[in-house]
Amino acid sequence: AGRFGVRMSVVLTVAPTGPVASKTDNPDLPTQPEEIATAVQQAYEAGAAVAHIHLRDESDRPTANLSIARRTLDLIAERCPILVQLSTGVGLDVPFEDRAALVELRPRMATLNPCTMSFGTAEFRNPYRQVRELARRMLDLGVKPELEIYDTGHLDACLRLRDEGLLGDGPLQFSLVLGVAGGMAATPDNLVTMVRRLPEGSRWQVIAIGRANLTLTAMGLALGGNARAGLEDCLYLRKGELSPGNLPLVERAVRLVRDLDSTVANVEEAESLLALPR
Ligand code: KMH
Ligand code: ZN
Repeated sequence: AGRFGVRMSVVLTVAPTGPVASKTDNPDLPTQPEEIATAVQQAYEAGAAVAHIHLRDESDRPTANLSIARRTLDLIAERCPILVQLSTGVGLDVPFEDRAALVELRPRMATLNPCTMSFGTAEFRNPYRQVRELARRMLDLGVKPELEIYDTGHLDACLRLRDEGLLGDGPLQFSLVLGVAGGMAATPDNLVTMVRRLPEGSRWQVIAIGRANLTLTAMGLALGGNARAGLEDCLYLRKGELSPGNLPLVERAVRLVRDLDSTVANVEEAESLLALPR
């Protein structure tokens, strides 16, 4: 699967803020709408075509609050034409119904997490019945799902959704998430196994959490995948060195792409490579 041996541009996604880390972990983590919009604009200018967005409330807790989401999307749109992908993962304590409501804002893309799982010491609840309803709603609204695969069986759950006609006609877009405690370990073997199992023509990227982030991102690029960079997945540039914001991580990913003799996709190319509706 993928585009190994075929020279296509790489879609680079910035993931500036996740559901777990705080400013105590990295003081440059953007959490408020203005901060997120600034980080996204800088990433866009450096080469990112997609922004994967989590929101925080005034106390920096993960939230699915629609007015915070709307404000963040508006600020991003004022600053750059990057493709916005809202996370419907949101945060581990946020009810599924609230998370799902975010797609009513009609971002170009949103994540779809197919299965309930342990996530560190907590639980990430994604009951299949609700996942299926969310997939149907995204299809109706023209919001392209990014399918988050944290473990081998999650791919099978997504293929069930596809077979039920809930994922649309175009190529599927996957994140192969490696290194969440409760999912697949961040190993080259696991990555290769999952890439081999993807349906022909799939688009995919690696999300490697923590220390393996850089090497598995490079491996994903070498295998023909897209890439994601940002503080959601890794707070450090290298061991012991916190990344001063998202930009150095994005710039490093752009350098990796270019050093591998590829190019980063602009927004128009990314729309077509990811087969976004509209
Ligand atoms: N936080 C990552 C482990 C989502 O936000 O829906 C996966 C992720 C999925 O980014
Ligand atoms: Zn996320």
